[in-house]
Amino acid sequence: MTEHGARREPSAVEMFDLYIDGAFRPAVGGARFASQNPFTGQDWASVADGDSRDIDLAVAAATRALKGEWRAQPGAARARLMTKLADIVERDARDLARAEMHDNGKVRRDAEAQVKMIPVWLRYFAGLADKIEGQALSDVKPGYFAYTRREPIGVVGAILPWNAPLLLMVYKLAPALAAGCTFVAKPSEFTPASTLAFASCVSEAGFPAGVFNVVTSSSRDTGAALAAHRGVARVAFTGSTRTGIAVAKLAADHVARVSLELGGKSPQLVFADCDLEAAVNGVVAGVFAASGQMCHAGSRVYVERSIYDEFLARLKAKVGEIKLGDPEQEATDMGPISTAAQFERVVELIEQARGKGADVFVSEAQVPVGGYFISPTIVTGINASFAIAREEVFGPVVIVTPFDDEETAVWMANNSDYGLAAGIWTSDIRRVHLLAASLQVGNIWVNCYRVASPAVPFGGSKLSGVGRENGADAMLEYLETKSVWIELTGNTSDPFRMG
Ligand code: TXE
Repeated sequence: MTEHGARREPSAVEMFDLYIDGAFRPAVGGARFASQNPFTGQDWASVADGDSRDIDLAVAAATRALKGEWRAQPGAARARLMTKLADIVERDARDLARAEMHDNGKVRRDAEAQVKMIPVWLRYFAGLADKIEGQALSDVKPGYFAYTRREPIGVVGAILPWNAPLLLMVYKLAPALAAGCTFVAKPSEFTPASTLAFASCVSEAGFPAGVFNVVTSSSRDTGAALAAHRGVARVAFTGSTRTGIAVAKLAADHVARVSLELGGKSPQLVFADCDLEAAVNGVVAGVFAASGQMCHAGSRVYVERSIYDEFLARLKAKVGEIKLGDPEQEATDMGPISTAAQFERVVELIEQARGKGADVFVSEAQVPVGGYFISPTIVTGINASFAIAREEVFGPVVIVTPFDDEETAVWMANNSDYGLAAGIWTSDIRRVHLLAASLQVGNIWVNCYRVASPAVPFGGSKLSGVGRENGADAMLEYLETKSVWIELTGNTSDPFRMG
């Protein structure tokens, strides 16, 4: 094993083991499974295939760590470890991005940009680790003083998706570490290796054993075992709405706290007074980046009728310039779809819409042979009864529909079970504020899309989720408030005076 926990075999398939209690180790059952590179279709990594027994070990290690050296460290010491981890991730960004690229087909530019965001998140939350404050409640009741302490909630179980595995884990890990929690990560079965590569960075940073653990698995039951584990105090989930609901039910059975960052069908509203070029670029970035495999993909575009034809023509021209290809090449804009199942789902939704009479524009850009490639696709001539207009496609597909007035645009935007994000393209400041108040979503971007910062809360309403990640308040989600009462008079002889 190299210092990064992975070793090369003659076949060039890289080997990754679970990371539990500060050490890399095989799964209890000894099984392994493969991570397939969606560009080459080849297995590139062999990964330990954990199950509920490994989850038990990881949660036990995380529980021990909560009580040991980690618990005794002040916030400033946790912050030092977090900033050291940030430095190591920065140093190893290319290797981590490579693992992410091979796991899920993300293009180099995207993978590297996302990995470079991780140190920003770690440093932001490190800055909060020594600012955990309770309250002194001096005027609560005559003869008493009370105060509150904020304590780490306990072991966090993170169930993670395949579309941005490392960054979406760090959305949870950074506030959890700042709060003093310990962590068990269960990556997606489709992208197991990058999280284990990240574990090498954690190991090198010198976190006490058991603070951070990774259990990879080919079985969805392993995620369920983590959500159901009574030793887990908080379950942090990113993935589909259907699985999120199942996870929340498992967590509810042992009253664990839950945050769910789920799917979306986010609208982008393009008004006639916008900067048209910026809007076209923003729509392209919002739905074709990462081959559309983003929870906040701006996949429903509503355009004011007076500019509809021009917008569509410009969008088609821009989409035609998107280069599909090898994710490792700098020039590639769009890589393959990450998994075979996802590829089939996207194709099915497009074909279903075509069958119902939709106009389907497909970019003529050359599609590489092999790999799960889907050309950027624009669907028009549909209404909200089409599945492609209602369901999360999670692929490079945008639907474009005209609207006649602001009220209709808002109605169309809100006519969705989801409520994750929205984009507004306009130069009218009055309209910006009115729409920001009317749109039933958790995040709004005005004349931009997809911007993220650790300082700005992110999360959804309706079927898009529960809770917020990022923002200073995100750390509160990993802290529990304890109230302490102190009797001040010394007059406790009458048992019925108390209370
Ligand atoms: O997600 P799942 P999948 C959406 C997107 C995509 C669809 C399906 O629309 O097409 O979800 O993707 C673990 N108990 N998003 O099947 O099932 C699983 O092992 C506990 C949106 O990959 O939600 C993985 O680690 N855990 C999204 C994680 O849950 C379970 C990102 C997510 O898997 C489990 C990804 C169970 N019963 C997909 N079943 C976003 N919000 O960005 C599975 N898992």
